[in-house]
Amino acid sequence: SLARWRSLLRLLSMMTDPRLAVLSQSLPQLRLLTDAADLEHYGRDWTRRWTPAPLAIALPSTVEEVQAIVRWARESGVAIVPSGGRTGLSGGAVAANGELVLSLERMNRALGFDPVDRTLTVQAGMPLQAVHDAAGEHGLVYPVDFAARGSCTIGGNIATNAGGIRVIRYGNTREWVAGLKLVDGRGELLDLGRGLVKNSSGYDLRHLAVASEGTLGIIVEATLRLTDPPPPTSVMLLALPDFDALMRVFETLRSKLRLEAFEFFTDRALHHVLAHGAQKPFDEVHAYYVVVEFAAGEAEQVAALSAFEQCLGEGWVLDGVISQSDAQAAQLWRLREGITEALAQYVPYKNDVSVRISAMPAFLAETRALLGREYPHFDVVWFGHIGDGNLHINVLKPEAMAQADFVAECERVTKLLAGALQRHGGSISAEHGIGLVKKPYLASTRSEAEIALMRGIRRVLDPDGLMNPGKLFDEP
Ligand code: FAD
Ligand code: 2HG
Ligand code: ZN
Repeated sequence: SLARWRSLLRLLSMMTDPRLAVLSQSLPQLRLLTDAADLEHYGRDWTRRWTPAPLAIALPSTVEEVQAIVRWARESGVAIVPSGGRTGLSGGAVAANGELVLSLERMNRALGFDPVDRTLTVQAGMPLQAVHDAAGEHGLVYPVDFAARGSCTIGGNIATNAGGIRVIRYGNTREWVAGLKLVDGRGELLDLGRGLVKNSSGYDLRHLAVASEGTLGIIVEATLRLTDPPPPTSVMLLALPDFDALMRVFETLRSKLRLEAFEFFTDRALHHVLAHGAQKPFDEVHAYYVVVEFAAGEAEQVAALSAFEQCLGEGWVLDGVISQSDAQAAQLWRLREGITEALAQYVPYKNDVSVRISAMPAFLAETRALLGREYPHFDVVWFGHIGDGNLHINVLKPEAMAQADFVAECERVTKLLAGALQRHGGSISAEHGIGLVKKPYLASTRSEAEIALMRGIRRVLDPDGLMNPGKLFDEP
Protein backbone atom coordinates (compact mmCIF):
# COMPACT_ATOMS: atom_id res chain seq x y z
CA SER A 1 0.00 0.00 0.00
CA LEU A 2 0.95 3.68 -0.32
CA ALA A 3 1.38 4.04 3.46
CA ARG A 4 3.81 1.11 3.62
CA TRP A 5 5.73 2.43 0.66
CA ARG A 6 6.03 5.80 2.38
CA SER A 7 7.26 4.40 5.65
CA LEU A 8 9.80 2.33 3.73
CA LEU A 9 10.98 5.46 1.97
CA ARG A 10 11.28 7.22 5.32
CA LEU A 11 13.32 4.39 6.73
CA LEU A 12 15.51 4.46 3.68
CA SER A 13 16.20 8.18 3.88
CA MET A 14 16.97 7.87 7.61
CA MET A 15 19.39 5.09 6.84
CA THR A 16 20.99 7.00 4.01
CA ASP A 17 21.31 10.13 6.15
CA PRO A 18 23.21 9.20 9.30
CA ARG A 19 22.35 12.55 10.93
CA LEU A 20 18.66 11.69 10.82
CA ALA A 21 19.37 8.21 12.10
CA VAL A 22 21.10 9.76 15.14
CA LEU A 23 18.16 12.12 15.75
CA SER A 24 15.68 9.31 15.42
CA GLN A 25 17.64 7.12 17.82
CA SER A 26 18.13 9.80 20.46
CA LEU A 27 14.46 10.91 20.30
CA PRO A 28 12.46 7.80 19.40
CA GLN A 29 9.13 9.51 20.21
CA LEU A 30 9.85 12.49 17.93
CA ARG A 31 7.65 12.71 14.86
CA LEU A 32 9.90 13.06 11.81
CA LEU A 33 8.65 13.45 8.25
CA THR A 34 10.72 12.85 5.13
CA ASP A 35 8.11 12.17 2.45
CA ALA A 36 8.57 14.31 -0.65
CA ALA A 37 5.07 15.78 -0.24
CA ASP A 38 5.82 16.77 3.37
CA LEU A 39 9.18 18.31 2.48
CA GLU A 40 7.41 20.36 -0.17
CA HIS A 41 4.52 21.35 2.12
CA TYR A 42 6.61 22.38 5.14
CA GLY A 43 9.51 23.84 3.16
CA ARG A 44 7.72 26.87 1.76
CA ASP A 45 5.65 29.83 2.88
CA TRP A 46 3.27 32.14 1.01
CA THR A 47 6.08 33.61 -1.11
CA ARG A 48 6.29 30.47 -3.33
CA ARG A 49 9.43 31.83 -4.96
CA TRP A 50 11.97 29.30 -3.65
CA THR A 51 12.04 25.56 -4.26
CA PRO A 52 11.65 23.74 -0.95
CA ALA A 53 14.50 21.34 -0.13
CA PRO A 54 14.59 20.60 3.60
CA LEU A 55 16.38 17.59 5.02
CA ALA A 56 13.36 16.56 7.11
CA ILE A 57 10.48 17.92 9.18
CA ALA A 58 10.49 17.55 12.97
CA LEU A 59 7.24 17.94 14.88
CA PRO A 60 8.20 18.06 18.56
CA SER A 61 5.51 18.04 21.21
CA THR A 62 7.48 19.20 24.26
CA VAL A 63 9.99 21.91 25.14
CA GLU A 64 12.48 19.20 26.09
CA GLU A 65 12.24 17.72 22.60
CA VAL A 66 12.89 21.17 21.09
CA GLN A 67 15.99 21.52 23.28
CA ALA A 68 17.20 18.06 22.32
CA ILE A 69 16.72 18.87 18.62
CA VAL A 70 18.85 22.01 18.99
CA ARG A 71 21.57 20.03 20.75
CA TRP A 72 21.48 17.48 17.93
CA ALA A 73 21.64 20.28 15.35
CA ARG A 74 24.80 21.62 16.98
CA GLU A 75 26.42 18.20 17.03
CA SER A 76 25.48 17.36 13.45
CA GLY A 77 25.84 20.86 11.96
CA VAL A 78 22.30 20.90 10.53
CA ALA A 79 20.54 24.27 10.37
CA ILE A 80 17.02 24.68 11.79
CA VAL A 81 14.12 26.62 10.27
CA PRO A 82 11.49 27.36 12.95
CA SER A 83 8.11 26.99 11.34
CA GLY A 84 4.66 28.26 12.37
CA GLY A 85 1.74 28.49 9.97
CA ARG A 86 4.01 29.40 7.00
CA THR A 87 1.72 32.29 6.10
CA GLY A 88 4.78 34.57 6.10
CA LEU A 89 5.16 36.87 3.10
CA SER A 90 8.91 37.41 3.11
CA GLY A 91 10.36 33.90 2.94
CA GLY A 92 11.34 33.64 6.62
CA ALA A 93 10.04 30.07 6.95
CA VAL A 94 11.43 28.84 3.62
CA ALA A 95 13.73 25.80 3.87
CA ALA A 96 15.58 25.50 0.56
CA ASN A 97 19.03 24.34 1.71
CA GLY A 98 18.81 21.00 3.48
CA GLU A 99 17.67 22.44 6.82
CA LEU A 100 15.59 20.67 9.43
CA VAL A 101 12.18 22.34 9.58
CA LEU A 102 11.11 22.50 13.22
CA SER A 103 7.35 22.86 13.08
CA LEU A 104 5.46 23.98 16.19
CA GLU A 105 2.29 22.44 14.80
CA ARG A 106 1.88 19.93 17.64
CA MET A 107 2.66 22.50 20.34
CA ASN A 108 -0.62 24.31 19.89
CA ARG A 109 -2.40 24.23 23.27
CA ALA A 110 -3.46 26.88 25.77
CA LEU A 111 -1.53 26.33 29.00
CA GLY A 112 -3.38 28.63 31.37
CA PHE A 113 -5.48 31.74 31.89
CA ASP A 114 -4.91 34.06 34.82
CA PRO A 115 -7.97 36.23 35.56
CA VAL A 116 -6.07 38.57 37.89
CA ASP A 117 -3.20 39.19 35.48
CA ARG A 118 -5.58 38.93 32.54
CA THR A 119 -3.03 36.87 30.65
CA LEU A 120 -3.27 33.75 28.54
CA THR A 121 -0.26 31.44 28.35
CA VAL A 122 -0.06 29.34 25.19
CA GLN A 123 2.29 27.07 23.32
CA ALA A 124 3.84 28.91 20.40
CA GLY A 125 2.17 26.81 17.71
CA MET A 126 -1.31 27.95 18.71
CA PRO A 127 -3.10 29.57 15.75
CA LEU A 128 -4.07 33.22 16.20
CA GLN A 129 -7.77 32.38 15.75
CA ALA A 130 -7.56 29.83 18.58
CA VAL A 131 -6.05 32.55 20.80
CA HIS A 132 -8.97 34.85 19.92
CA ASP A 133 -11.41 32.08 20.79
CA ALA A 134 -9.67 31.25 24.07
CA ALA A 135 -9.67 34.94 25.10
CA GLY A 136 -13.35 35.18 24.18
CA GLU A 137 -14.19 32.29 26.50
CA HIS A 138 -13.05 34.53 29.36
CA GLY A 139 -14.93 37.60 28.11
CA LEU A 140 -11.71 39.27 26.94
CA VAL A 141 -9.94 39.87 23.64
CA TYR A 142 -6.47 39.43 22.21
CA PRO A 143 -6.57 42.40 19.85
CA VAL A 144 -3.91 41.62 17.23
CA ASP A 145 -5.83 40.56 14.15
CA PHE A 146 -5.45 40.03 10.40
CA ALA A 147 -6.67 37.85 7.56
CA ALA A 148 -4.23 34.95 8.12
CA ARG A 149 -5.71 34.44 11.62
CA GLY A 150 -6.89 30.88 10.87
CA SER A 151 -3.43 29.59 9.88
CA CYS A 152 -0.73 31.82 11.37
CA THR A 153 0.60 31.01 14.83
CA ILE A 154 1.47 33.07 17.88
CA GLY A 155 5.13 32.00 17.56
CA GLY A 156 5.21 33.29 13.97
CA ASN A 157 3.39 36.47 15.00
CA ILE A 158 5.98 37.17 17.69
CA ALA A 159 8.90 36.22 15.42
CA THR A 160 7.68 38.80 12.85
CA ASN A 161 6.14 41.33 15.28
CA ALA A 162 2.96 41.02 13.23
CA GLY A 163 0.76 44.09 12.87
CA GLY A 164 -2.55 43.84 11.05
CA ILE A 165 -5.77 45.79 10.93
CA ARG A 166 -6.05 46.98 14.56
CA VAL A 167 -2.59 48.44 15.12
CA ILE A 168 -4.04 51.93 14.94
CA ARG A 169 -5.78 51.29 18.30
CA TYR A 170 -3.87 48.44 19.92
CA GLY A 171 -0.34 48.44 18.52
CA ASN A 172 1.71 45.53 17.17
CA THR A 173 2.20 42.04 18.61
CA ARG A 174 5.13 43.32 20.69
CA GLU A 175 2.75 45.29 22.94
CA TRP A 176 0.84 42.15 23.94
CA VAL A 177 3.68 39.79 24.83
CA ALA A 178 4.00 39.81 28.62
CA GLY A 179 6.45 36.93 28.58
CA LEU A 180 7.90 34.24 26.36
CA LYS A 181 10.07 31.18 26.51
CA LEU A 182 12.82 30.82 23.96
CA VAL A 183 15.03 27.81 23.26
CA ASP A 184 18.07 29.64 21.95
CA GLY A 185 20.71 28.43 19.50
CA ARG A 186 22.71 26.90 22.37
CA GLY A 187 19.71 24.82 23.46
CA GLU A 188 19.20 26.96 26.61
CA LEU A 189 15.62 27.59 27.71
CA LEU A 190 15.21 31.29 28.49
CA ASP A 191 12.14 32.42 30.46
CA LEU A 192 11.82 36.11 29.53
CA GLY A 193 9.44 38.70 30.97
CA ARG A 194 7.46 36.24 33.10
CA GLY A 195 4.22 38.24 32.80
CA LEU A 196 5.44 41.09 34.97
CA VAL A 197 3.79 44.46 34.33
CA LYS A 198 6.79 46.30 35.71
CA ASN A 199 10.37 45.15 35.57
CA SER A 200 13.32 47.54 35.42
CA SER A 201 16.01 45.00 36.17
CA GLY A 202 18.15 45.55 33.09
CA TYR A 203 17.79 44.77 29.39
CA ASP A 204 14.37 43.48 28.35
CA LEU A 205 15.56 40.35 26.54
CA ARG A 206 12.00 39.36 25.69
CA HIS A 207 12.02 42.00 22.98
CA LEU A 208 15.05 40.45 21.31
CA ALA A 209 12.83 37.54 20.30
CA VAL A 210 10.17 39.86 18.87
CA ALA A 211 10.83 40.25 15.12
CA SER A 212 13.86 37.91 15.39
CA GLU A 213 12.47 35.76 12.54
CA GLY A 214 13.75 32.56 14.08
CA THR A 215 17.39 33.68 13.98
CA LEU A 216 17.94 33.54 17.75
CA GLY A 217 16.11 30.32 18.49
CA ILE A 218 12.67 28.86 18.85
CA ILE A 219 9.87 30.57 20.75
CA VAL A 220 8.10 27.72 22.52
CA GLU A 221 5.62 29.52 24.78
CA ALA A 222 4.10 32.97 25.17
CA THR A 223 2.16 34.75 27.88
CA LEU A 224 -0.18 37.18 26.17
CA ARG A 225 -1.97 40.17 27.66
CA LEU A 226 -5.70 40.30 27.07
CA THR A 227 -7.97 43.32 27.22
CA ASP A 228 -11.63 44.33 27.42
CA PRO A 229 -13.72 43.82 24.31
CA PRO A 230 -14.20 47.02 22.30
CA PRO A 231 -17.58 48.77 22.41
CA PRO A 232 -20.01 47.82 19.61
CA THR A 233 -18.69 49.14 16.32
CA SER A 234 -19.89 50.10 12.85
CA VAL A 235 -18.01 49.80 9.60
CA MET A 236 -18.00 52.46 6.86
CA LEU A 237 -16.71 52.17 3.34
CA LEU A 238 -15.84 55.50 1.74
CA ALA A 239 -14.86 56.26 -1.85
CA LEU A 240 -12.24 58.98 -2.34
CA PRO A 241 -10.89 60.86 -5.35
CA ASP A 242 -7.16 60.96 -4.54
CA PHE A 243 -4.43 60.30 -2.02
CA ASP A 244 -4.50 63.81 -0.56
CA ALA A 245 -8.13 63.26 0.35
CA LEU A 246 -7.07 60.04 2.10
CA MET A 247 -4.88 61.86 4.59
CA ARG A 248 -7.48 64.57 5.19
CA VAL A 249 -10.27 62.06 5.77
CA PHE A 250 -8.00 60.17 8.16
CA GLU A 251 -7.25 63.31 10.19
CA THR A 252 -10.92 64.35 10.26
CA LEU A 253 -12.24 60.95 11.35
CA ARG A 254 -9.48 60.37 13.87
CA SER A 255 -10.29 63.65 15.61
CA LYS A 256 -14.03 62.91 15.80
CA LEU A 257 -14.34 59.15 16.30
CA ARG A 258 -12.80 56.35 18.33
CA LEU A 259 -11.21 54.53 15.41
CA GLU A 260 -10.75 50.76 15.65
CA ALA A 261 -9.38 50.49 12.10
CA PHE A 262 -8.64 52.74 9.13
CA GLU A 263 -7.57 50.78 6.06
CA PHE A 264 -7.24 51.77 2.43
CA PHE A 265 -7.12 50.17 -1.01
CA THR A 266 -7.20 51.31 -4.59
CA ASP A 267 -9.46 50.62 -7.56
CA ARG A 268 -6.99 47.93 -8.77
CA ALA A 269 -7.28 46.10 -5.44
CA LEU A 270 -11.07 46.31 -5.66
CA HIS A 271 -10.93 44.98 -9.20
CA HIS A 272 -9.09 41.84 -8.01
CA VAL A 273 -11.28 41.13 -4.95
CA LEU A 274 -14.41 41.53 -7.07
CA ALA A 275 -12.96 39.12 -9.63
CA HIS A 276 -12.43 36.77 -6.68
CA GLY A 277 -16.08 36.82 -5.70
CA ALA A 278 -16.60 39.84 -3.42
CA GLN A 279 -19.67 42.02 -3.82
CA LYS A 280 -19.46 45.38 -5.61
CA PRO A 281 -19.98 48.23 -3.11
CA PHE A 282 -20.83 51.17 -5.41
CA ASP A 283 -22.11 51.48 -8.97
CA GLU A 284 -19.29 53.79 -9.96
CA VAL A 285 -15.57 53.01 -9.85
CA HIS A 286 -13.48 55.35 -7.69
CA ALA A 287 -9.74 55.75 -7.35
CA TYR A 288 -9.43 55.06 -3.58
CA TYR A 289 -11.42 53.43 -0.82
CA VAL A 290 -11.17 53.31 2.95
CA VAL A 291 -12.70 50.86 5.39
CA VAL A 292 -13.26 52.60 8.72
CA GLU A 293 -14.35 50.76 11.86
CA PHE A 294 -15.37 52.94 14.79
CA ALA A 295 -17.12 52.74 18.16
CA ALA A 296 -20.76 53.26 17.36
CA GLY A 297 -22.75 54.44 20.34
CA GLU A 298 -25.54 56.98 19.71
CA ALA A 299 -23.21 59.98 20.11
CA GLU A 300 -20.60 58.43 17.80
CA GLN A 301 -23.21 57.72 15.12
CA VAL A 302 -24.08 61.45 15.12
CA ALA A 303 -20.38 62.38 15.06
CA ALA A 304 -19.77 59.94 12.19
CA LEU A 305 -22.59 61.44 10.17
CA SER A 306 -21.34 64.99 10.70
CA ALA A 307 -17.75 63.95 9.85
CA PHE A 308 -19.01 62.22 6.72
CA GLU A 309 -20.96 65.32 5.67
CA GLN A 310 -17.93 67.52 6.25
CA CYS A 311 -15.73 65.24 4.10
CA LEU A 312 -18.41 65.11 1.42
CA GLY A 313 -18.72 68.93 1.44
CA GLU A 314 -14.96 69.33 1.07
CA GLY A 315 -14.95 66.91 -1.89
CA TRP A 316 -12.67 64.45 -0.03
CA VAL A 317 -15.35 61.75 -0.06
CA LEU A 318 -17.39 60.91 -3.16
CA ASP A 319 -19.61 58.13 -1.86
CA GLY A 320 -20.08 56.08 1.29
CA VAL A 321 -21.94 53.24 2.89
CA ILE A 322 -22.29 52.26 6.56
CA SER A 323 -22.96 48.77 7.88
CA GLN A 324 -26.39 48.08 9.39
CA SER A 325 -25.58 44.56 10.59
CA ASP A 326 -22.64 42.30 11.39
CA ALA A 327 -23.15 40.56 8.05
CA GLN A 328 -22.84 43.86 6.20
CA ALA A 329 -19.78 44.81 8.24
CA ALA A 330 -18.17 41.47 7.29
CA GLN A 331 -19.03 42.10 3.65
CA LEU A 332 -17.29 45.47 3.70
CA TRP A 333 -14.28 44.02 5.50
CA ARG A 334 -14.00 41.31 2.87
CA LEU A 335 -13.19 43.97 0.28
CA ARG A 336 -10.06 44.84 2.25
CA GLU A 337 -9.18 41.54 3.87
CA GLY A 338 -9.62 39.50 0.69
CA ILE A 339 -6.92 41.33 -1.28
CA THR A 340 -3.91 39.11 -0.47
CA GLU A 341 -5.81 35.94 -1.30
CA ALA A 342 -7.24 37.44 -4.50
CA LEU A 343 -3.73 38.37 -5.66
CA ALA A 344 -2.06 35.09 -4.63
CA GLN A 345 -2.65 33.41 -8.01
CA TYR A 346 -0.30 35.98 -9.60
CA VAL A 347 2.55 35.29 -7.12
CA PRO A 348 3.00 39.04 -6.73
CA TYR A 349 6.17 40.86 -5.79
CA LYS A 350 5.30 42.38 -2.40
CA ASN A 351 6.42 45.54 -0.71
CA ASP A 352 5.53 46.28 2.91
CA VAL A 353 6.91 49.70 3.70
CA SER A 354 6.37 52.27 6.42
CA VAL A 355 7.19 55.86 7.20
CA ARG A 356 6.12 58.09 10.06
CA ILE A 357 2.53 59.18 9.48
CA SER A 358 3.70 62.78 9.26
CA ALA A 359 6.12 61.83 6.45
CA MET A 360 3.42 59.99 4.50
CA PRO A 361 2.31 62.80 2.12
CA ALA A 362 5.86 63.61 0.95
CA PHE A 363 6.87 59.94 0.74
CA LEU A 364 3.74 59.10 -1.19
CA ALA A 365 4.23 61.87 -3.71
CA GLU A 366 7.77 60.67 -4.40
CA THR A 367 6.88 56.95 -4.48
CA ARG A 368 3.90 57.34 -6.74
CA ALA A 369 5.99 59.28 -9.22
CA LEU A 370 8.77 56.69 -8.95
CA LEU A 371 6.57 53.64 -9.45
CA GLY A 372 4.51 55.33 -12.16
CA ARG A 373 7.74 55.93 -14.06
CA GLU A 374 9.38 52.54 -13.42
CA TYR A 375 6.31 50.30 -13.76
CA PRO A 376 4.33 51.93 -16.58
CA HIS A 377 2.92 48.62 -17.87
CA PHE A 378 2.63 46.64 -14.65
CA ASP A 379 -0.47 46.17 -12.54
CA VAL A 380 0.58 47.83 -9.27
CA VAL A 381 -1.87 47.28 -6.40
CA TRP A 382 -1.73 49.64 -3.43
CA PHE A 383 -3.43 48.97 -0.11
CA GLY A 384 -2.66 48.85 3.57
CA HIS A 385 -2.73 50.36 7.00
CA ILE A 386 -2.55 54.01 6.07
CA GLY A 387 -3.34 55.12 9.63
CA ASP A 388 -0.10 53.45 10.77
CA GLY A 389 2.01 54.84 7.91
CA ASN A 390 2.19 51.31 6.39
CA LEU A 391 1.66 50.71 2.67
CA HIS A 392 1.47 47.39 0.86
CA ILE A 393 2.45 47.72 -2.77
CA ASN A 394 1.96 44.47 -4.72
CA VAL A 395 3.33 44.29 -8.25
CA LEU A 396 1.80 41.71 -10.63
CA LYS A 397 3.77 40.04 -13.36
CA PRO A 398 2.71 40.84 -16.92
CA GLU A 399 1.62 37.54 -18.45
CA ALA A 400 4.20 37.56 -21.22
CA MET A 401 7.16 38.19 -18.92
CA ALA A 402 9.37 35.40 -17.58
CA GLN A 403 9.26 35.01 -13.77
CA ALA A 404 13.01 35.51 -13.37
CA ASP A 405 12.97 38.72 -15.45
CA PHE A 406 10.01 39.97 -13.45
CA VAL A 407 11.75 39.43 -10.11
CA ALA A 408 14.96 41.05 -11.42
CA GLU A 409 12.95 44.05 -12.60
CA CYS A 410 11.15 44.34 -9.25
CA GLU A 411 14.42 44.11 -7.36
CA ARG A 412 15.87 46.95 -9.43
CA VAL A 413 12.86 49.13 -8.61
CA THR A 414 12.87 48.08 -4.94
CA LYS A 415 16.40 49.44 -4.70
CA LEU A 416 15.04 52.83 -5.77
CA LEU A 417 12.13 52.48 -3.36
CA ALA A 418 14.58 51.66 -0.57
CA GLY A 419 16.43 54.87 -1.42
CA ALA A 420 13.20 56.86 -1.05
CA LEU A 421 12.51 55.13 2.27
CA GLN A 422 15.96 56.01 3.51
CA ARG A 423 15.45 59.67 2.60
CA HIS A 424 12.12 59.71 4.44
CA GLY A 425 13.34 57.75 7.47
CA GLY A 426 11.08 54.77 6.79
CA SER A 427 11.33 50.97 6.94
CA ILE A 428 11.62 48.36 4.17
CA SER A 429 9.53 46.00 6.32
CA ALA A 430 6.69 47.39 8.40
CA GLU A 431 5.19 44.11 9.60
CA HIS A 432 6.04 41.11 7.39
CA GLY A 433 9.71 40.79 8.29
CA ILE A 434 12.89 40.85 6.22
CA GLY A 435 13.25 37.10 5.61
CA LEU A 436 14.78 36.41 2.21
CA VAL A 437 12.70 38.87 0.21
CA LYS A 438 13.96 42.11 1.76
CA LYS A 439 17.41 41.01 2.92
CA PRO A 440 19.24 42.96 0.19
CA TYR A 441 17.62 46.20 1.40
CA LEU A 442 18.10 45.94 5.16
CA ALA A 443 20.76 48.64 5.13
CA SER A 444 18.23 51.19 3.86
CA THR A 445 16.43 50.90 7.19
CA ARG A 446 19.11 49.91 9.71
CA SER A 447 22.48 51.61 10.14
CA GLU A 448 25.74 49.68 9.81
CA ALA A 449 26.20 49.94 13.56
CA GLU A 450 22.75 48.49 14.19
CA ILE A 451 23.31 45.57 11.81
CA ALA A 452 26.67 44.86 13.44
CA LEU A 453 24.96 44.83 16.84
CA MET A 454 22.24 42.47 15.59
CA ARG A 455 24.93 40.12 14.27
CA GLY A 456 26.76 40.31 17.59
CA ILE A 457 23.60 39.45 19.55
CA ARG A 458 22.98 36.55 17.21
CA ARG A 459 26.50 35.20 17.76
CA VAL A 460 25.90 35.12 21.52
CA LEU A 461 22.56 33.32 21.35
CA ASP A 462 23.35 31.20 18.29
CA PRO A 463 27.14 30.72 18.26
CA ASP A 464 27.05 28.10 15.50
CA GLY A 465 24.78 30.18 13.23
CA LEU A 466 22.28 27.33 12.88
CA MET A 467 19.07 29.20 13.67
CA ASN A 468 17.41 30.09 10.37
CA PRO A 469 20.67 31.07 8.64
CA GLY A 470 20.44 33.32 5.60
CA LYS A 471 17.30 35.05 6.83
CA LEU A 472 17.24 38.70 7.93
CA PHE A 473 20.97 39.10 7.17
CA ASP A 474 23.85 37.00 5.97
CA GLU A 475 26.83 36.29 8.14
CA PRO A 476 29.89 37.99 6.66
P1 FAD B 1 5.69 31.55 9.53
O1 FAD B 1 5.37 32.04 8.18
O2 FAD B 1 5.67 30.08 9.75
O3 FAD B 1 7.12 32.10 9.96
C1 FAD B 1 7.43 33.46 9.89
C2 FAD B 1 8.81 33.70 10.50
O4 FAD B 1 8.77 33.42 11.90
C3 FAD B 1 9.89 32.79 9.95
O5 FAD B 1 11.11 33.48 9.94
C4 FAD B 1 9.95 31.64 10.94
O6 FAD B 1 11.21 31.01 10.98
C5 FAD B 1 9.65 32.37 12.24
N1 FAD B 1 8.96 31.56 13.25
C6 FAD B 1 7.75 30.96 13.14
N2 FAD B 1 7.43 30.36 14.30
C7 FAD B 1 8.46 30.58 15.14
C8 FAD B 1 8.74 30.20 16.49
N3 FAD B 1 7.87 29.49 17.22
N4 FAD B 1 9.90 30.59 17.04
C9 FAD B 1 10.79 31.32 16.33
N5 FAD B 1 10.59 31.70 15.07
C10 FAD B 1 9.43 31.34 14.48
N6 FAD B 1 1.21 40.01 8.59
C11 FAD B 1 1.01 41.14 9.28
O7 FAD B 1 1.86 41.54 10.06
N7 FAD B 1 -0.15 41.87 9.12
C12 FAD B 1 -1.14 41.48 8.30
O8 FAD B 1 -2.13 42.17 8.15
C13 FAD B 1 -0.97 40.25 7.60
N8 FAD B 1 -1.94 39.80 6.80
C14 FAD B 1 -1.76 38.63 6.12
C15 FAD B 1 -2.80 38.15 5.34
C16 FAD B 1 -2.65 36.96 4.64
C17 FAD B 1 -3.80 36.43 3.82
C18 FAD B 1 -1.43 36.25 4.71
C19 FAD B 1 -1.24 34.96 3.98
C20 FAD B 1 -0.39 36.71 5.50
C21 FAD B 1 -0.55 37.90 6.22
N9 FAD B 1 0.46 38.40 7.03
C22 FAD B 1 0.26 39.55 7.75
C23 FAD B 1 1.77 37.73 7.11
C24 FAD B 1 1.85 36.55 8.11
O9 FAD B 1 0.60 36.00 8.37
C25 FAD B 1 2.48 36.99 9.41
O10 FAD B 1 3.82 37.34 9.17
C26 FAD B 1 2.44 35.96 10.54
O11 FAD B 1 2.90 36.57 11.72
C27 FAD B 1 3.26 34.72 10.26
O12 FAD B 1 2.93 33.72 11.18
P2 FAD B 1 3.21 32.19 10.84
O13 FAD B 1 2.90 31.39 12.03
O14 FAD B 1 2.53 31.81 9.60
O15 FAD B 1 4.78 32.26 10.64
C1 2HG C 1 -2.51 42.91 4.73
O1 2HG C 1 -2.43 43.99 5.31
C2 2HG C 1 -1.37 41.96 4.83
O2 2HG C 1 -3.54 42.59 4.12
C3 2HG C 1 -0.91 41.37 3.51
O3 2HG C 1 -0.30 42.50 5.54
C4 2HG C 1 -0.30 42.38 2.59
O4 2HG C 1 -0.45 40.88 0.75
C5 2HG C 1 0.12 41.85 1.22
O5 2HG C 1 0.99 42.47 0.62
ZN1 ZN D 1 -0.70 44.38 6.33
